[in-house]
Amino acid sequence: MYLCKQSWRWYGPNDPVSLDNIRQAGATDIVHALHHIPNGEVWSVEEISKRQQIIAEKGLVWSVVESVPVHEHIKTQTGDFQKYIDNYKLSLRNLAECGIKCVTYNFMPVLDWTRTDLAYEVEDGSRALRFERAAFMAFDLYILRRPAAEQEYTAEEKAKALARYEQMTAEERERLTRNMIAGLPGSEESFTVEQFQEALDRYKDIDAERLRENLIYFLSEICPVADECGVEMVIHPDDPPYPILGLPRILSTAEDFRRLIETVPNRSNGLCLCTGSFGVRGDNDLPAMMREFGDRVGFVHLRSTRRDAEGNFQEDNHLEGDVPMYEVMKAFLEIQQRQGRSIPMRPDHGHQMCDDLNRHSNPGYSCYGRMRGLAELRGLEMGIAMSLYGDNK
Ligand code: CS2
Ligand code: MN
Repeated sequence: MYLCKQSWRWYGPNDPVSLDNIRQAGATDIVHALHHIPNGEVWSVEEISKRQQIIAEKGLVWSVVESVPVHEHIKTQTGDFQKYIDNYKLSLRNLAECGIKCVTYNFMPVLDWTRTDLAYEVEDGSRALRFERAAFMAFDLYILRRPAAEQEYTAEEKAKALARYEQMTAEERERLTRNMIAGLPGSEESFTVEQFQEALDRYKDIDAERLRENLIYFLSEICPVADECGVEMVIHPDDPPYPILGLPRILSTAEDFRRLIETVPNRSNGLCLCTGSFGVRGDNDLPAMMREFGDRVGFVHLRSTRRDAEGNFQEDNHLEGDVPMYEVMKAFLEIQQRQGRSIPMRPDHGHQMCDDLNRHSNPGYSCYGRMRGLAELRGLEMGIAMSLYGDNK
């Protein structure tokens, strides 16, 4: 039968979590990107295969790219965007030539995922990523002072944000700013507050419809090449899955992806089903999405979030929180049997726990926390496979 490919994101030779660690965690496949190549430039066969070799020497396989970043000029269709699209095509061809055929990307303007707190202490003493709405609004209204923000919040929200802002020390304000805009691993950009406002301003005239058109244009250019060389382009959903800071969002719901595949039906137009990102919305039915988009799901991120009535959410242990992981895993196993292949899955983020707390790790990408996640997910998968299919081989 087909069981998921257990994969793990590795940031490269400087990642505090080594390839040996990853192997010991039991993963077989690596999710990786050439972070040293500037956004927009071509990934050459030489650079790709150098990395491939380092990974192979440890008995692991680089099977998924996360991400070949999409240049801001492509998202806004300004400047040299056509050149960047042509470069992107070439990178895909080069990856395919090296045998790497699954490419993740996102189409979120300016920022990749956004959190206000990267080390929120939970009851057991481990630390999690968290999005606190009041702190977020405090940043938007009183640190960034985004001109349009005043009109976007209610009086009650503004009062709450002000109270939160006033309660913060200078150091806390600085940390919040850093968490919001200083660049996360995997996102290529890093800003000062002024530069950040300039980056937001580039979207002044771009609403969701316009951004969607730009994504469709990008895919209509890229997908024929990807089809031809057998690469799956799997889009990662928005995180959080709703508009923030006045920026449009176009991949937050099942309907968003449905529209995308109706418009660009190419085989290579696929989905990276990230349960943690989609799961922040109560109206995203994750097992149903897994079933509906099954044939397009080329990569899966498994993690859970816990949301509350005030719009806060935090990342939870992989089998807890709002994501119905048992149902998701069951649906995931079913689509793999249906597709007749094993699909890569990775534990997407983990808490900082045990020795993670004594050393530096990239936010979300701790060693023990993800190891716990992968171990739990692997056990869940085995249990479901044995009880449903009487087999786990
Ligand atoms: C990650 C994203 O945190 C996450 O959910 O999976 O940062 C992801 O790597 C990018 O959005 C993909 O382009
Ligand atoms: Mn994800």
